[in-house]
Parts: sequence; C-alpha cells; structure tokens
Amino acid sequence: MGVVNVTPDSFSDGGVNFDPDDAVASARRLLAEGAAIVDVGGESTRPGAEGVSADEELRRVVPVLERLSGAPVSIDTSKAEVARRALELGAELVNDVTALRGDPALGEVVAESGAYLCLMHMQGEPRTMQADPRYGDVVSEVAAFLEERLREAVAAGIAEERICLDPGIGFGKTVEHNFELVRRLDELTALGRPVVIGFSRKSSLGRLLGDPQATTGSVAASVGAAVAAYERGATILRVHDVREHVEALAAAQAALA
Ligand code: HH2
Repeated sequence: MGVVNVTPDSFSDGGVNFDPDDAVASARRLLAEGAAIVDVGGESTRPGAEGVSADEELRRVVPVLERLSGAPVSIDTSKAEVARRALELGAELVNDVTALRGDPALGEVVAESGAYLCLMHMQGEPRTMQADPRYGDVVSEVAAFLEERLREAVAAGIAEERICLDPGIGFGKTVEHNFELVRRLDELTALGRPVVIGFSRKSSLGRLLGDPQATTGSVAASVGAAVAAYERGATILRVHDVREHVEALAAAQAALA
C-alpha cells in the first residue's frame, strides 16, 4: 500500500503532494513501482495534529481521486462524508484510523458500498496520543481491541472477509510498544484477518537508531521493519517508498519460501 498524503503537514512528506497534480503523479509512480493500492489521505494524524473539517478534506482529496479514476485507491479517512464521496469516485477500501469510533455514520457507508475496510488501533487521539502511552500488555490489549472492533464492524453489516486489521504503529505507543507488536505479530494474525503494518518512516525508527528527538525514520530502517513484519505474517505494508520495499520483499520472499 503506497502512501499519498494530500496535506501540508504530514509527518514525513507534508506539502510534497499538497498540489493535486503532484499527488496524482506520486500515486501513479507508486503504482508503477509495484504498489497494489494507493492510500490517499487529506488529514494528517501525526502526533500533535489538529483535525481538519470534512469540507477541507474533500477539497484536498476529490481532485486527486477524480483523476485517479480506475486505479486501485484506498481513502484514509475517519469521516463518513469523505468516505462516501471517495467510494463514489472509485475508492475500494476505507482506511479508518479510529476503527469506526470517530464517525457513527461511517460503518453504514462502508456496509452499503461493499468496500473493504481497515480497522486500526489507536490509544488516545493524535493531538495527545504520544504524551505518555501506557499498557499492561500492549499486544493483548491491541488484539482485544481489534477483535472487538471487528465484531462491531460485522454487526454493522460489513462482511468479515472485507476487513483487515492494523495495530497502529506510532498511535499512542512507545518505541518498545511498536517493536513488541511486530515481534508478537502472531497474536494479531491469530484473529484470522489480514494484518496491515505501517512502520514506514515513523519516528520510532529514528529513535531506535539513537536520536531521542527524531520525528521520522530512514528508508533503510523502514524496509528492515517491513521485512520483519512480513516474516511475522503481515500481508499489507503501508509505505511511502514503494520501490525499495517491493525489492526488499521480493528478496525476502525468495529467501523465506
Ligand atoms: N499511519 C499513518 C496514517 N494512516 N493508517 C493505517 N492503517 N496504518 C498506519 O500505520 C497509518 C495510517 C501516519 O502516517 P502518514 O500518513 O505518513 O502521516 P500523517 O498522518 O502525518 O499524514
């Protein structure tokens, strides 16, 4: 899954694809490099981010989605209104970082459209989530949350076989929490749905390598975490640098097969 942030303020690529022409060109490049789908988002969820209105999100993503018509697209949104318009314009998957807790109308929009849905774990909300994240046991708490949200989504009429689950790397988690989730990924794949991992460029990678103030991580560290996640059973990797991940995963796949 290639990332296309149509935002001025995303943590690693804010402003790069804020112009719709740039966003469309990036999306096409990521697809040509081997992405199976591109995840288009109009609202940053980086630590400390304030939300944007549905109107502003639509203003950012609609021109991009219109021009990507026919390409495999996912919409990164928590808002029913944005998801509805994106699905009309051909999006196939709704990537909701609130796991249907943000907008009570989103479940029905996904159910009616028959789209795929990604449910992600987050502790707290983007504005404050990195202040002091705490868990008894992060993996069992994330697994229990995802299982409960999966049940809720199915109860809302979304077919279980259309749902994937994501532990939400960096969403209310310390460096150690994030790596433990990958280390014990088998406890999440045991839920029976495809697992998504989005470690790409995240600050935990920069912090692991010795910079306690890092706000991003390198491409090489991202690829390392993605290959480890793949080996532990993740089947969808949400990444900014598609070519590097596709090449690394092809080699890992050949070596592990
Ligand atoms: N991470 C981000 C955004 N959306 N969705 C899923 N399912 N999983 C993730 O790990 C995930 C996500 C944050 O990354 P990015 O989109 O690059 O940044 P920003 O939120 O600042 O736009």
